[in-house]
Amino acid sequence: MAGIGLKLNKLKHWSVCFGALLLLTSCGYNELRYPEEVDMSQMHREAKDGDSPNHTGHEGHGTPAAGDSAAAVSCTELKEAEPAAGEPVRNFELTAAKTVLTLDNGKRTEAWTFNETSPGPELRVKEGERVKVTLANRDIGKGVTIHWHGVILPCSQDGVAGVTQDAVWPGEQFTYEFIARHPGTYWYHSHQQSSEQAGKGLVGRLIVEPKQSDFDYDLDYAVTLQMLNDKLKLTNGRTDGLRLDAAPGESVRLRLINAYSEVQWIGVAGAEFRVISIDGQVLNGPGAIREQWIPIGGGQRYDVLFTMPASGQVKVYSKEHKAWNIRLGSGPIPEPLSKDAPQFDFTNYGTPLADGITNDMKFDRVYDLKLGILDINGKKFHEIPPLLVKEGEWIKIRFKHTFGGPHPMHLHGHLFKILTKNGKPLTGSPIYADSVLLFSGEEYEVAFQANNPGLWMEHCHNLGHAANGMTMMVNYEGMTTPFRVGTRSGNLPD
Ligand SMILES: [Cu+2]
Repeated sequence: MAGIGLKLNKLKHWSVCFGALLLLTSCGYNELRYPEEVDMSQMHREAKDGDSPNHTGHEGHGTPAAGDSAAAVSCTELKEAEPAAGEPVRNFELTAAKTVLTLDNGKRTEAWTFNETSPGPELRVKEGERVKVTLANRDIGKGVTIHWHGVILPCSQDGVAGVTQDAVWPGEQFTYEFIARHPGTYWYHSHQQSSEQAGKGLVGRLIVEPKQSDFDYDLDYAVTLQMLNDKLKLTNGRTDGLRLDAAPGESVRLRLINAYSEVQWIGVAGAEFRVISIDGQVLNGPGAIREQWIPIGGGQRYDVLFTMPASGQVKVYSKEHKAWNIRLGSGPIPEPLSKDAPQFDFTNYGTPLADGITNDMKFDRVYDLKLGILDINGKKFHEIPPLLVKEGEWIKIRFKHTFGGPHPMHLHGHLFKILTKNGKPLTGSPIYADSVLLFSGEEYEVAFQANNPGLWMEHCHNLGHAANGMTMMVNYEGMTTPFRVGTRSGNLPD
């Protein structure tokens, strides 16, 4: 018996040591994660002398780095021009607050909300409209911001705490203003402690309706798929899925927004469908398909178009989590997809359309980003050298996912074109997107033109990964910011 006692004691001893080790590691880790103060426009200073990611085709090192130039420009100066006389403005107010939500199943849950709902109100505007949103923070002690995910806007309106603004503290407000130039399906979320705040409910939809649609449809619905408080799978805020009206013969544009961090595999049962848009950007010549699972990465949007069948019902749902479902119309529930149905593949879907952006064109800079489990090129967050760019340049990024879970890599302020997957050029419609989803072992090359000066985040939109360091910057040379990330300012963007 003494022997067992000894073993137990040893075990206890080891658990204590192991616990202490974990604590130490995590403390040290947090310190590394959020230092006291970082200037996100100046990170290259610590990272100079051969420590930058590979880049070729440019004199690079010889040029002034972000912030070095005498003609330095602050990101805060980059705003929309004043509205023309009489130009209409779409005004919205969003108040972030702690709320106790009463769910459709009668249960109550604490959440952080915009206007006391989660997701927040759906903002619908028309292409070209000027949008003004006043964010007020009632009582979110950690501060909030709003990032307009996927929207191409001036840097000062991007809503990244410590980069483009200070977090908005309780009792304060901040007004965002931008022109909704690109029609499409977008969303908004706090970019202050994004992982925690989006998870607690600070998310919402932004739909920019086209002046003239490339596609015809009778009905236009947008749906947020969200995980609230790590456990509630909500479909537009409902716990048991969403029901939408649609009559046989009517055509439906269904905009799907994955506001959760994990990939959602979505099926359309009961009708053939077209994927008409990815990340808000329309596809060229999308053909009708059926029986395919669409992998939607964290933060990504897919719009599908289908015609309601005579039988009356279409069901759009998650393969793995039945709570995420949308039932349109009435009638018998359609036959589900086979679990083994193929994956939707955008690399050969739709019709090519020459735009002059190809893999073999000349790029001014080429960057390699190797994605680990929770790192980029073996580094984390502010330790990752930013990708420096200059206005007008063409940039290629080669993402390589070597090991670990899926990474939906999201770039702020730009649309990139996806050039290749695993070395092979795409053969279907051009795909322009603000994110690319990589599974382990995959490689993608994307291209964009540096046509929106500023300081822009490039990060994994599995927000847990971002919070653990999979966040870096794309910085325009000469750009500065008066804001600081870190424990001193309290700006912790994730
Ligand atoms: Cu990731």
